[in-house]
Amino acid sequence: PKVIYLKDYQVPDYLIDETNLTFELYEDHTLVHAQLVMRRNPEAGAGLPPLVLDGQQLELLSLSMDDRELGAADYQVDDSHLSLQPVAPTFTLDSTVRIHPETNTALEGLYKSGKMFCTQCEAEGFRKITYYLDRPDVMSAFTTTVSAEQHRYPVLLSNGNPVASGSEEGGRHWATWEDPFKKPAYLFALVAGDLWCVEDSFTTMSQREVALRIYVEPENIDKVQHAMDSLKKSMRWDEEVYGREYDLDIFMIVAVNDFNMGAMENKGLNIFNSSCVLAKAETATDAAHQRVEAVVAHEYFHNWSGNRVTCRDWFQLSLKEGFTVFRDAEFSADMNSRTVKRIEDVAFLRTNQFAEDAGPMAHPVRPDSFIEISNFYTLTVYEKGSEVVRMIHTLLGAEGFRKGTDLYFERHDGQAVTCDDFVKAMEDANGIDLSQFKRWYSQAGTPRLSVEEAFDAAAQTYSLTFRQSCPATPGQAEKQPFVIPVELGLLDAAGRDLPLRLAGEAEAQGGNRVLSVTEAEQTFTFVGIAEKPLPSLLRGFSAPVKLNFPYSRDQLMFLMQHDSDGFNRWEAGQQLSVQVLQELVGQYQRGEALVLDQRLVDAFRTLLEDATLDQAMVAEMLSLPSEAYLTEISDVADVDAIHAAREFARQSIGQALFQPLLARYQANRAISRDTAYKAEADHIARRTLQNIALSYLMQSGRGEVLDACLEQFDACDNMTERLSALAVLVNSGFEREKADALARFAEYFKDDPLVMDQWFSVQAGCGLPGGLERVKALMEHPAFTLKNPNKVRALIGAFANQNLVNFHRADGEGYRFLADHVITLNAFNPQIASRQLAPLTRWRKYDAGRQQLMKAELERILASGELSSDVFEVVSKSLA
Ligand code: B3K
Ligand code: ZN
Repeated sequence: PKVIYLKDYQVPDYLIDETNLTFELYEDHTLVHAQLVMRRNPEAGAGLPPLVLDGQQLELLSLSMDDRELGAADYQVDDSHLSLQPVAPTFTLDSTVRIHPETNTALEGLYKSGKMFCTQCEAEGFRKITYYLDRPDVMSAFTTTVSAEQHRYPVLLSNGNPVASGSEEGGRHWATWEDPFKKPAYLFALVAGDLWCVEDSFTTMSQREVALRIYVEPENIDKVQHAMDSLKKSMRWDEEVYGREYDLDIFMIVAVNDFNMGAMENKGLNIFNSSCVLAKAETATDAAHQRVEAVVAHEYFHNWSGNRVTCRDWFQLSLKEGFTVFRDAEFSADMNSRTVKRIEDVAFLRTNQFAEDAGPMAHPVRPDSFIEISNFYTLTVYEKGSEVVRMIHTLLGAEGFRKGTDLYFERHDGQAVTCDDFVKAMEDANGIDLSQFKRWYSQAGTPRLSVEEAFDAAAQTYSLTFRQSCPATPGQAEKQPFVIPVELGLLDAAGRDLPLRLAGEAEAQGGNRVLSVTEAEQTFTFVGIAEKPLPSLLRGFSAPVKLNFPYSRDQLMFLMQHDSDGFNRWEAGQQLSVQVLQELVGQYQRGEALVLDQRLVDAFRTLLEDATLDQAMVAEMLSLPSEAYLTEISDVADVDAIHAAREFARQSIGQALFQPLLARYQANRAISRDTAYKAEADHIARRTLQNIALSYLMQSGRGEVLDACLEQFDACDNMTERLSALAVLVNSGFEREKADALARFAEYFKDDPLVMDQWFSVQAGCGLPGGLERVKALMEHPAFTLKNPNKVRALIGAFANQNLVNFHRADGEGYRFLADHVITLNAFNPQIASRQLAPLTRWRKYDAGRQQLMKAELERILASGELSSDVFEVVSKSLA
């Protein structure tokens, strides 16, 4: 396998001004006719170099240049390219190839999901459709004609606007679509199937009518309204917040069941994993509703950040992904609770992206090399990339940031550009220098920021000294200092923010401000501070770093109650929980009796008894850090000790706070019982708190809680309450009730694959002993298939990522199970195989015995035969 380097980038030798495609879809093959209007790229120099087109798994049937039929002597074909020698600087190339979507199990290129044809071209899937310059800096105007049997495929879709359609002989029909906006091939899409659609419309800010259509298989037509509402909100929000208007006459979304990731932003024709578009109260949880809203928004926002302005090469992926994740996060924050959204995102980043940054696949937000680009659709490129854009937003302020994005879109509309171009637009629009800041794009790893305080009562000064460092990552031993925006406040004894005045400033500038830490070590001195304050640091998680300040537990409890920053109130609670849980881990390891620090119970009691607090915040603050997060912050994670400590804490809290938990539960359940389901913030907050209370209460094992749980399971009108009740039962010792609930649930929902995914996940995540055996048994269930990525994620993925105590069982059987399935998946869906591998790559986190076992499984995968480039890259880098 070949390594591709950013430093080797060269502009394309040829350009494709027009791409005219005709697809003839049949049951046992598809014919693709491509007419490419090409010319020599004036920026690439003189002369006429050979034309090298990408193409894989294509059967070439005919090829001609400017109407001259080419013979075998005129071109060379190997398994990934077609090369030929142009004789003039402009020419038209016509090709016909035969492909086999009906046997395409990799779900990349043109393939079948159930009875429908669909495509996935990003990053390099278009080369499995026709010979092409399959790179994002080659942008072309596409016209696409699709022809298929009318009866099986009444709906024929592609990018852009529909321009013509008609019938053919033999029960076939055709439709032609024209996309006036030049685009790279990765944004191409085609869909053919027996689909129904929900139609709506949107009037843009310049009063243009846009038709909106969401296409689904007929049985799902009642699950589309939430996505449609989310789409209209997204379109309005992008006009209001970024001044971005939609540009075609029609915007379409299609839901497909077999999809390797969440969704794809093809121009005018987004294709979605059905899990990210279908939602109704009875079948989708609150979390699923919020995910639909976020993914619909994300893909829609790509129309500008990704499509109108695209990436020059795949090293620049975060240009569109980091930016678009930032955009969708801000949208969700505006639609729901801003603080809760931030808490969720930070918890996810710190648990998962920080783990990636600490592992063998660590890479910068803009990687400088890869073997398989599909492996770089990572948490680092997406989530950390979004944090980098957020930091620019923090440093420039909302107005300065908007000036920057206006300039970026104006300057680069219709172009394929780089992360440097994005930063340059921010600099030029604001007259600032971000050259040091750009290290966030080039240096991998999570920076450490430790803070020391010094109070001088006589001088009335308070100093904070920041020291930053960043651990070595593969290929990067030494790191230069980052620009770290630290938003902070200083609390007085009553918990109020003190006015902040730095030495040298004429007057105080508010009680909350952003300091830029730019040196390895740097001290900031505040003046006019009469009493020693308590610092609230990194408010809103203003930079993706690991902060270290030696807070006492009492100080954390004070911050939990008083910090004016909601995020930091939650963060103080998390840090308190971490300290308490780590103490329990130590007790467990020393074989001592476990004793929970009463202060955590007291803090939780205060939260439960304060009726004025936002219920969503209470629910977040009552949630203990996950086992995965506790693993990430350990040097060597003791899986069993972490599990035992956390379970013990949950039990103790459930017992100690039984009454206030029950009161909250009953009050909220009573409202849920009398209120029709809505996926709105206040409803979601009520249910979240209700369900977390229920899960603590069930720790008591009392019969009255079982009764409450069964009442909720049977009598609720929505999946959020039903699935929570089921999860609580599954994790309980009530064997008979558990088996009964699981059976009834599966019987009722057996025909709804997305609900069955949830049924699999709840069981795969259950930390009770025997987890692996349960998962193996579930793989035999008729609703399970390895061919469907959602099923793989629901069962195998949930087990390996969320059921740490069972996955990491000491005999290594969990690792063997995962490796077996990676080997199987490698043969037919390399992208899914490679994704599922991630937990095994984290072997450095565990004790010597587990390290051995995990590495042995990686070795076994490496030796298992013909590996895809996807799996090869991850396995070989993990063992390096
Ligand atoms: N751009 C797609 C991801 C494509 C992944 C290809 N392996 C979805 C998104 O980020 O919006
Ligand atoms: Zn995206």
